[in-house]
Amino acid sequence: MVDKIAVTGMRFYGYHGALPEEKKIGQRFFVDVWLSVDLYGAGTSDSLSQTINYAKIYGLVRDVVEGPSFKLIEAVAEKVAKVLLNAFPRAEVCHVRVVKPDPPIAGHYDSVSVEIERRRSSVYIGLGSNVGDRALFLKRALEKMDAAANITVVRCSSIYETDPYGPVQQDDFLNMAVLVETLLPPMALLMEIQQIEAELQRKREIHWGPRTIDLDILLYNQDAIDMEKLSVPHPEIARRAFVLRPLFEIAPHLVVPGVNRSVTDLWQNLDQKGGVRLWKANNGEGEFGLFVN
Ligand code: PH2
Ligand code: MG
Ligand code: MG
Repeated sequence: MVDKIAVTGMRFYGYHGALPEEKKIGQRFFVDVWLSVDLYGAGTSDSLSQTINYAKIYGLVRDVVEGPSFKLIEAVAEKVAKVLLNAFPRAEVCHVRVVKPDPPIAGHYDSVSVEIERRRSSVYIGLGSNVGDRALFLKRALEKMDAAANITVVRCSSIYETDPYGPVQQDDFLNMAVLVETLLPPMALLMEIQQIEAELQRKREIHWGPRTIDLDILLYNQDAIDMEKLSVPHPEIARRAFVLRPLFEIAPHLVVPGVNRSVTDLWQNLDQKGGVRLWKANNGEGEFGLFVN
């Protein structure tokens, strides 16, 4: 998306800063924002309802910058991006620049500033449980994800009962996949879901062993991430029936980057499709379409 709405050169007086005098006396802040949003509909219909009202952008930015004080202009920018992306579902990307023209530093310079870009991301998460009340652990995990600031559960697969995959002898799993929308970057999302695992009594004892709840980031947009603690797409996606079957249900056309094949293609050509049984169909009713009765 290359279309953008910008409001630039906004000028405010605020009280952000790490030094006590900045919080007391305050200073000027200049802010620029750019929102990526498809403007074709607005451009052809000439209708305000098809776009984002820039007066609203200004008002929201003013409320942040003239609002409660932060130590860092990074925090001001982060808050602006979060408020705008939450307020305007049409906006895919939010680029923010926050400038302090008169910071309390002796010397000669133009200004100090930070510039950030945040986006709404589509993420597929795989859920698994094979200890205790498995369906309840899935339900609690979905509730906690949806309740987390900056994560919204958008679509859920049915629940499948699956034979344990891998070398460890253990009880059958319940597995499912969900699509979430999030403003969190990948590592922050990982920390958030690991926190939820911990809250649901997940113990990290046996590698690949029994667990109350396992939350895995399967795909993050079409990104390829190769970090020590996080590999996305999940390196095992293409081999695991218990991941592909629920993913096939909610995202058949999704292309898995790296292997560059659709979920349908991967599922239909998987050698070992066995050991996956529909356990509870998503009927669209009740919370997340599941968990009625
Ligand atoms: N998770 C594992 C290991 N084996 N087998 C099934 N059927 N389902 C899982 O979620 C699963 C597994 C490690 O995460
Ligand atoms: Mg796993
Ligand atoms: Mg895991």
